[in-house]
Order: sequence, then structure tokens, then C-alpha cells
Amino acid sequence: MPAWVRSGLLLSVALPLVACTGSQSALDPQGLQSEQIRHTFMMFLAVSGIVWACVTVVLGIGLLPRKRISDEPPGLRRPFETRAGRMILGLGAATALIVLVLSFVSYAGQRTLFAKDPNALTLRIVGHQWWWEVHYAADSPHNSFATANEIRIPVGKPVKVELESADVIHSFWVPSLTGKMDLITGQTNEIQFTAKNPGIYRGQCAEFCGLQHAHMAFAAIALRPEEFERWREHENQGATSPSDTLAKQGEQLFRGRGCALCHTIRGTLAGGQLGPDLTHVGSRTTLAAGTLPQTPAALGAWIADPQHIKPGNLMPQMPLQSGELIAIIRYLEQLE
Ligand code: HEC
Ligand SMILES: [Cu+2]
Repeated sequence: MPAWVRSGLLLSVALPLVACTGSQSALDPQGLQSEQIRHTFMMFLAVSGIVWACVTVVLGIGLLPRKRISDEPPGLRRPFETRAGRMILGLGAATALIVLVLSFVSYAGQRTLFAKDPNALTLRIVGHQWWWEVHYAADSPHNSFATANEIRIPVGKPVKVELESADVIHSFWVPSLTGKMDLITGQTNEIQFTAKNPGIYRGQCAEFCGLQHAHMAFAAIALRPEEFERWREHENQGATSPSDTLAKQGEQLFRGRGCALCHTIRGTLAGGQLGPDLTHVGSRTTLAAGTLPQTPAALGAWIADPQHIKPGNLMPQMPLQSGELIAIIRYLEQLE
């Protein structure tokens, strides 16, 4: 085999495999459920692969040129007929057996996948075109809070997510942690999963929900339990009051320029419900549902012209002077 053919073949095998790891991969599981899904997938892949290889080999043999055995019509060759009949019967039985075994494997896998833990940490997520509203429920109501486009969860503890939709059907999917579950209006679906390793995983809406469906992602951040508790305590508090004059000016503009009509910043007068909660927006890793990185420049670009970045999204372009924009960026940035 010439060298270029060999390296070409190697490359064509290796390239798709590059996609098998990373922060959004069902083949690089970081949770109990995704591990189970990969296990089931690999079993199916192996069995189907073997069946496919056998069929291909037999087909190949059948295509080989050969001498005709005799001139007799085939119907009269009894021993051949009996042998063929037995083989077909055997292969038919093997097919039925394989299907049965795979069904059992899949059923056994679902027991882990759909297991429910009554002590799970509960989150409620409402899907919007095109962002995620997130609520943490605690035993006491004053310990429950809302955030958006990012979930943080403790490693090793089961998490239950209750899913609802405010408009069309969306689908919650963090491939590294678990499978998909739809968000449907007028109905609450549930999915439970447990992260095994700390890390930042990418979640993505997995049901086409309109123009900006591809820009409806979120970060799922798995933290060590003590880190998670610290985060939760901090997140539960209202926004920090701005310390410098620029940020103070930004806070006033946030209300004066209409942002507060759609966004809540807990601990201030801003209480809008149409857009994401911005109480701790400065500590999130991304902006606009995973569309932009969390940087002052990206924040400015978003506020200056959200329709350019995510055409059709439900945040209008607000007329702002450049000085006003800078003040608002400063204000939001320090909301950590
Ligand atoms: C009519 C309602 C509305 C108004 C007014 C509005 N927004 Fe928004 N905003 C939204 C919606 C809806 C989103 C989510 C868009 C998306 O990601 O699809 C959003 C997203 C954002 C985000 C990203 C949040 C995140 O979780 O990543 C920021 C920051 C933001 N808005 C700031 C502002 C500022 C500053 C103003 C005022 C200049 C403003 N918004 C005015 C509705 C509004
Ligand atoms: Cu979608």
C-alpha cells in the first residue's frame, strides 16, 4: 500500500475520533447516566458491527465466480435444500436471540438511566426562545433563587431537573452528563443525573425551536460539594451595590433606559420577567445562552446590538450613547 493511501486511511479514521472527547460528548462520559448510555451504545455497536462484518463476508463469498455444480434444476438437489433450510432456520433463530439480548441490555441500562433518588437536589428549568430560566428550589422559600443560562451542580449528588417551557418545545441535553428530555408547555418533565467529575460541560437545546435554536446553549458546571455550597450561598444573595461612580451611574441607567422592564436584579428595583435574571450575571461563564464569552467587550457588543448577534431574539436594540453603554457594562460586570 503506498504511503499516501496509508496515511489517508489513518487520517480518515482518526479525524472523526477527535470529536469523541471534550466538554460536549456522549462518548466521553462524566456522569453516571452518560456512562450507562455509552455502555449501551457500545454493546449495540459491537453486536451490529459483528453482524455487519459476517453478512459482508458471506455476501463476498457468494459473489466469487465458481463453476456450476451440475445441470440439474436446483429444486431436485435434496441434500443442498435440507442444508440451506437448516441454515436459514439457524440464522433466523440467531437474529431473534440477538434482538432479545439487545432489548434486555437496553432495558437493564434504563434502570440506571431512569432511577429516581428522593433526596436529589431539585432544579426547575423553563425553556424560552432562546434562553434557559433556572430556579434552585430549597427547603425554605427564602433559600430559593433564580438564575439563567448556567447551572452549577455538586459532584456525586443526584440532581433532579424539572423541565417546563414558556413557548415552544425545547430539549434539555448535556451529552457529557445525561441523555435528552423535552421541555413542553403545560407539562412538567423530569430528568435525574449525577456528575462524577468536576468540570464545565456544555448543554445544548436539542429540539429545533426557531431561528436561534443553535444559539440556545448553557454551561453545566460540576463543583466539589463544598464549593457548590459556597456558590449557592453567594448566588442566593441579592446583587452587590455598585462601589464606583461609573457603576452607580450604570445602575441608574439600567432602570432609566428600560432594561429593568425585562430583567430582574435581585436586591434592586429591577424586577422584569421577560429576560434572564441578571443578579449575578458577571460571574457567569457565557452570555446570551452560550453565544458569547463573558467579557466586557462581548457584553458591550451584546447590549449595543443584540439583534446583530442573535437575529430575531427577544431583546430589542436599546438606543444608548456610548458613555451610557460603558456605564452599564461596568455595572453589569461587577454583578458577580
Ligand atoms: C424587551 C425585553 C428586554 C429589554 C428591554 C432588555 N432585554 Fe436584555 N434580554 C432580553 C432577553 C429576552 C434576553 C435573552 C436573549 C437570548 O439570549 O435569546 C436578554 C439577554 C440579556 C443579557 C444576557 C444575559 C445572559 O444570561 O447571558 C444581558 C446582559 C442583557 N440582556 C442586558 C440588557 C440591558 C443592559 C438592557 C438595557 C439596555 C436590556 N438587556 C434590555 C430581554 C430584554
Ligand atoms: Cu431549541
